[in-house]
This record gives sequence, structure tokens and C-alpha cells, in this order.
Amino acid sequence: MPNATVAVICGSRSDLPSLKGCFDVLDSFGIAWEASVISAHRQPDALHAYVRAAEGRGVQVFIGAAGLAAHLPGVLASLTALPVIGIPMDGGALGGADALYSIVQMPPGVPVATVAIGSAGAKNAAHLAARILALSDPALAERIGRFREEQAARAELGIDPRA
Ligand code: RP5
Repeated sequence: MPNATVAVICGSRSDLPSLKGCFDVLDSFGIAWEASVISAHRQPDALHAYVRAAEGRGVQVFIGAAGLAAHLPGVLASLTALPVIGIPMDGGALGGADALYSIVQMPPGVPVATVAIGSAGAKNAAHLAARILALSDPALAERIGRFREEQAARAELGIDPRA
């Protein structure tokens, strides 16, 4: 396996089922990725060490997924100058709105590109990471172009005038 260019970190094992679509989309584009469960709240020192090591291995984009108070993506953005994408996890008493507000409301200078709550956001995090990597990878840009054409064709076929 080549070194991962995308590192996906989530705050708890309970987040993993919602992230399947993220991993599937990364695989579909042939992007090498690695995934870890590291809690910003429960394991802050481990998170710092992981980010340093991942940068050294050649990771280019971080994806952070967390629910509830959801500080993980923001802490990632505080630790690296690489792009960070945040996925607000659904669940909890507020259904993910708490995580969305936490992740999207980063102060100026510490950006986290925030996607939708839950599994839809997980897929889009992977699509966004792919587009970032494609800026310096023409072959990946071509694969994204093909995906977009196929997506458009599927939408076309979905039109049923009798519906
Ligand atoms: C967050 O708290 C995690 O990202 C997870 O979404 C949520 C609940 O974590 P667990 O109590 O299931 O470990 O830190």
C-alpha cells in the first residue's frame, strides 16, 4: 500500500458506522487513506503525536469526525497547516446540530471545511478531499471528472415523466 494521503480521525468507535461512505468514496477514487480513533477530549496528547507523525508520513488532508461538543476537527486545525475537513456526527440529544455548530464556527485563521451532518457529510468529506488532492494530481482529476459525468447520467435516467 502507498502511504496514505488522507487521514481520517474520529472521536469514538461509535462514529465508525457513519464513516463507511467516506472510506468507500476514497476507495472509489483510488486514494490511499488511513483511519484512527483518537478523542480530542480523552486523548489530547495522543492526538498531537498522531498529527505530527501523519504529516511526516506524507498525509496531505485531514478529515476529522466527531459528535456532541465535537472539538476534534478544530483541534486538528490548530495542530497543522494542512487542510482539515470536519464531519459533524449525528446522534446525541441534539441530533448532530451541536456538532455542526461546534465544527463550523471556527475563529478566523483556524479554518475547518465543514460538511453536512452524518453519513451524507462523510461522503462529501471524501469528495472534497479528492478535489483538494486533484489540484496536484491530474490522473485523480480525470477520475473525478468521470465520476461527475456518471453522476449526471444517473440523475438523467432517474427522470420519470409519469411520476
Ligand atoms: C464524541 O462524542 C465522539 O466523536 C462521539 O461522536 C461522541 C460520543 O462518543 P462515545 O461516548 O460514544 O465514545 O467525542
